[in-house]
Amino acid sequence: MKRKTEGLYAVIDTAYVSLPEMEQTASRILGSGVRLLQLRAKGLGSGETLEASMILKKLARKYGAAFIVNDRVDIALISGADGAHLGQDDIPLPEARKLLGRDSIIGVSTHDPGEAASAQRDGADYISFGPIFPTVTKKDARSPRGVEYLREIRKTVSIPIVAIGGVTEDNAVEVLAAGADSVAVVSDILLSKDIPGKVSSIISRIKRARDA
Ligand code: 3NM
Repeated sequence: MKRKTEGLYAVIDTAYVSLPEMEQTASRILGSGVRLLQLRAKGLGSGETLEASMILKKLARKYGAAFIVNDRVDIALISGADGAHLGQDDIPLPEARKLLGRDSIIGVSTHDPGEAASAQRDGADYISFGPIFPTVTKKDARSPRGVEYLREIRKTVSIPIVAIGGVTEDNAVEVLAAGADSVAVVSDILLSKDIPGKVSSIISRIKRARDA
């Protein structure tokens, strides 16, 4: 399961996808080949977040994908998700690990070499690093880091790096070439009029670059 932190990491953000749309949107994404999916439900109540989580977990199982819950270790646990993604202000990683167990996938959001190194030291399965480019999705995002900064972070940690923030079909390959193992893409997928086409096209661009 932990090997799934490679390639395209799709994030279903409830700012773009309502609860009634969730199943169809997630099916389109997973049906197009995504093997790692996160639920990001900022501002949604616990009940609805759990509901969304149960829908996505069931679908992820059907498609053989891993499912991660953003921020909410409790909801990851209750819904039987494969792991949780923690921000710098969330439950500390060692506590989350105690609750979720050794086999769960735990990622941590990082924005500089210090945060990246401590996440690795604490036993994160991967870090996210960003925002690489300007983003419309995260309202309190830091200033864009750029791909050169990503290259520097690559030198400081050995665990997988998920690059996030403004990553799109057009720049995903450049971001991976700078040392990311995976790219997290939110708005470029969710705002697309043709989600299956968008996902397939990102995945095939990544594959083509890897095979070249
Ligand atoms: N975290 P989009 S940037 C959820 O910098 C998130 O840690 C970030 O959305 C970070 O693909 C971000 O639409 C938003 O830019 C990513």
